[in-house]
Amino acid sequence: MKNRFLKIATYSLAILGAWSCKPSADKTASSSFLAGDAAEKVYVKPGTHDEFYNIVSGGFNGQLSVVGLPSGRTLKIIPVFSQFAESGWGYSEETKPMLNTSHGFVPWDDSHHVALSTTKSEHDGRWAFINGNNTPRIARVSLSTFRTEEIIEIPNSGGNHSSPFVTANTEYAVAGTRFSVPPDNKADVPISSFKQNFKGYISFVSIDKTSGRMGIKFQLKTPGVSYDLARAGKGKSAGWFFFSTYNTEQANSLLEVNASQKDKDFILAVNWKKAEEYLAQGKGKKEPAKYAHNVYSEETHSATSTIINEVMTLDPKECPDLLYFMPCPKSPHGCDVDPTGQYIVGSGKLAAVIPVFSFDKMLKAIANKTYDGNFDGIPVLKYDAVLHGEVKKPGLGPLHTEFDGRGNAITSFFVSSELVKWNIEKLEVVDRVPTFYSVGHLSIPGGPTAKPWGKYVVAYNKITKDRYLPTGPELAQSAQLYDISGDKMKLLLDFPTIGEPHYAESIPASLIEKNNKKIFKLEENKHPYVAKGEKETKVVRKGKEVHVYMTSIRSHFSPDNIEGIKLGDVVYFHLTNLEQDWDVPHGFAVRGALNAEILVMPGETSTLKWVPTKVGVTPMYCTDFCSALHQEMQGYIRVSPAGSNVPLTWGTGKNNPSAEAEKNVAKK
Ligand code: RUQ
Ligand code: CUA
Repeated sequence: MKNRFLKIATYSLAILGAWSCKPSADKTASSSFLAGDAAEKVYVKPGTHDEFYNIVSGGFNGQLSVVGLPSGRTLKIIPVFSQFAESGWGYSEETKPMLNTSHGFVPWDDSHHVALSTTKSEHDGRWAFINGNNTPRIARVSLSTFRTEEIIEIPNSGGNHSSPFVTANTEYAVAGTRFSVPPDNKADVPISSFKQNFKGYISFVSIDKTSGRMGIKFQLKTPGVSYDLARAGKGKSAGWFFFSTYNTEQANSLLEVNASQKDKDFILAVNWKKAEEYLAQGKGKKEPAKYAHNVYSEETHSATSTIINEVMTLDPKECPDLLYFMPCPKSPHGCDVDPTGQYIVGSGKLAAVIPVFSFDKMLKAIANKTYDGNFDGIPVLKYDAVLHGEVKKPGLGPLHTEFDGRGNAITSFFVSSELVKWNIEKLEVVDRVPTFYSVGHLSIPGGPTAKPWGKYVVAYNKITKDRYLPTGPELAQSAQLYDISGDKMKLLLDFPTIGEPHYAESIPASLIEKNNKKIFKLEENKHPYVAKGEKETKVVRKGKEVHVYMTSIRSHFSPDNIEGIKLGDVVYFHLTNLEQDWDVPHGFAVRGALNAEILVMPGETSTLKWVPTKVGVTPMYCTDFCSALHQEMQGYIRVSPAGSNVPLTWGTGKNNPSAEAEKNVAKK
């Protein structure tokens, strides 16, 4: 990303003449605010809580982080597409199916865009959605457990970038492909046949109102261009979706030059309500496809993965009045809709202006067929007919725009490293502040919704350079918090981030806190290997498989002595945490296990698979400092040679149920 934009920077400079790439002077908090004033604004007194949850994408770490605002304190890392040894995500038997795909187990992805669920385009605090770019997927994360509950793979896609933006009532999350690709079931074609064979698939993933359950409702088979970003309409435009495109040149090589030829690309307007009508009329066609749908159940504390073999497709050629292109200068990145739903802002990375489109004018141009020809059969609306106006000389390298709810937009400028505030109606720049350095996304609490909470904007910067103590060749990406409550934006705070944040959303803590899950109720635990008390603990052999029904409670495991394991066995430790108290997880680790630890929440059951590799006595222990006697929370497993006749026994000293052991040795 850095390189790509630096090249664009050079290129744009040549076109646009003398702009300065970096802010000329380091105007830190002290010059815009007295340092003490700024400190006071971000000071969250010990023992008190932040005002906002900031849910931040981790980019190439495949995770989300949860940060408090205004303090900038990291509260949690939520593993999504990447294995996370700290909690055992993707290592425990229960969570491995979450990372299954049509390619098999994929333990990583590149996560860019967070979308918080909305009702009537306002935050409702239920879920966060996040995209996997590389192996196209959308994940749904519960904002009550802060865990990933569902992941759906997107077929016929490559680079799931314009994703997962949601419609006003979270009816759908969309997934536009960044790389056009030939359909998965007819994919063995020459790369040079791009124009004939490659398509830009856009998927509409439906979301169940109550359970949040996702499913691909339909895919639109559109011309082979690159879909970059998207936003749903709101209010009067709520039935529409808007996508930015680049590479309308349809190049398949050296895109930095070949996809920068035309002076306008497009914003695609999709009438998704109309698409639903076509589906109801039976215009959809089921096409072969293969994708995984993974669901985690908090009842069984386990995930299942299902492979689905077809997908509903709509061909715009057979569905008129569904899609329209609006010309947009030049290689637009962000495509953002203002709180009223009237204005659509395109941020052309290589453009000298910010074009703002009017939804009313778009409808009028469609009604009057004010076309400028068509692109692969899709009408292109006349630029002047749909334009509300242009913001002149805004800055260099515009990427993304958010809204403050007071009639202003704030746009991030990668190349000129600044945030620029402008008035939406008047299209006039009203303020600008430098960022340190090269800002990508920006985020205002509620900024993409119909009801921005305003107050702050966070800049997510790609290059940190001299902002922190040096840490070798790589520096953490940085975030900067600005106060936007007055006329002038004021820098308050710098803080390092986890991974490489792209987009983030912030939501008032009050909307999340009240739904917070503190424990899982033991009596509701439906895990097939649960032990709901120490009396239910046992060790069961099934051939070479050994299942340990195990419990943890401050400060011991039951059983904590196991004998009769043999080389060649596969041992499953099913650990139920009997605690029913908030914030008392127990961890579990086994020496030499080719696996991570597992971290088991109160009332939950989680399974560590262990294939012993050596004869001997192997220690195991709790990894989370859970009590004053945490160091005592340990035990031993004896592993004997294959074919040994050491009987299977287990226990915790005086109530050692070894005598019962023989009964449990399954007959072979
Ligand atoms: S993108 S800045 Cu996905 Cu703009 Cu990252
Ligand atoms: Cu349980 Cu430490």
